[in-house]
Amino acid sequence: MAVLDQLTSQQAIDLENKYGAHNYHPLPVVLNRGEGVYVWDVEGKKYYDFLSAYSAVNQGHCHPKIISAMVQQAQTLTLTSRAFYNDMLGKFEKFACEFFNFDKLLPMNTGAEAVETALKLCRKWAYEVKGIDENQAEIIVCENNFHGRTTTIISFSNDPVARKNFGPYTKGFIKIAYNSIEALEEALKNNPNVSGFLVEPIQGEAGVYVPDEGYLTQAKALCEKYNVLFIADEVQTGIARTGELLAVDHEQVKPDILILGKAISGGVYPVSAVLANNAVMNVIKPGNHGSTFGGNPVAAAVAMAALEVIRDENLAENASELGVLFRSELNKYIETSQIVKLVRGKGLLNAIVINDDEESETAWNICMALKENGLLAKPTHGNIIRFAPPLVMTKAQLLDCVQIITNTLKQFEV
Ligand code: IF1
Repeated sequence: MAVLDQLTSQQAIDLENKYGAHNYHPLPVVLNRGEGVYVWDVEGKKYYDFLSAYSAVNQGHCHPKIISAMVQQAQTLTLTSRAFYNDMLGKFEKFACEFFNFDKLLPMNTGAEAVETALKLCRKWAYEVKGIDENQAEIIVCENNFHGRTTTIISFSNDPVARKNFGPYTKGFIKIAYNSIEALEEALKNNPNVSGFLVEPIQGEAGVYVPDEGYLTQAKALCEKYNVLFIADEVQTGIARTGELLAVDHEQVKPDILILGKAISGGVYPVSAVLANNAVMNVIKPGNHGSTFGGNPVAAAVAMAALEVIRDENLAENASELGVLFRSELNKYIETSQIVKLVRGKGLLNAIVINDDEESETAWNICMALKENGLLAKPTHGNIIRFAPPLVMTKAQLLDCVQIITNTLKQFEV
């Protein structure tokens, strides 16, 4: 089989099954083209993409402005390492710092790497600024968190599938209930070794779990009271997805450390970043941390273009408006539905909860039917379906999608 031969879907799936590690259970659809809110499979069938590569493709597939920035930079200079300067990184750092209102940025590639970076930064700050005794720093995390796949990050996960048999686990984390100010204060008081609170403003993997209004504000205030860094993981919720540039912007909360990934590149290239002000970021000195690819010129060019698209096309505003429309349309349907319990979310990060238990296959079967009807979405847990289309969607397209979703759900009503 020549490399350029066009495969059928089945051939592509067979190849992955035979030669790829089985670390995913994908929906059986094989895509080979994307544009805006659409993707096409190898047989030419067109779909609305309601996953956006887990909220990485917020700007839509193959956005011409982002692709053009990438191609141009790729033809000029791709990688220097950080052993030398390149003429793009500083521009990107300035651009992103002004965009998100922080003093400094540390560039990485993946979300998990950026989370690791934030944890290291927090620990170093704890010892060198807060004055915690060596090796005693603790970081508070939340139950049902998802922050990535590294050995340290899974150490504080409570998902057995992500964790089991990957031990021994990293110490220094305290797990508390999400959306509980009482639990946070309990963990903070009488423990001078706490140095940070790592939180997702909306829990994505947990099923788009939106905390109560005021939770983030109060959590940030508690962090200030106890001199603890508030670390926001906005890898999934950031970059306009929830209807504001950042999900913390809904409550005007400013994190001490901001973690970004996914859509900072529009899903075009792996780019992630950690932002903080000087009082925190200045603890990092040469040799403390780094990455061969982090801050490379292609990443820098791509990320600047991707952020410009967010701003120039008012994608946060669009996400906000379409999100309200989406939930209100689905709520009309849910009023008389037996199969859907509720819809929840913010902006265009939403989920429906299926009226069935977590072990059931109903959500998977609904996603299979949605696929047949031209819309791609993926269950998270057995009974929740996440809906996160690209933010470049129009109102007409969204209403078309609502039709597809409700017509499909009708097939499952008892
Ligand atoms: C997988 C979910 C999404 C994230 C937050 C860090 C990372 C992620 C808040 C790590 C990554 C992913 C990765 C993907 C599934 C996924 C996911 F279903 F688990 F919840 F997005 F919806 N912080 N999220 O959501 O970023 O290292 O992957 O670049 O299978 O791991 P990464």
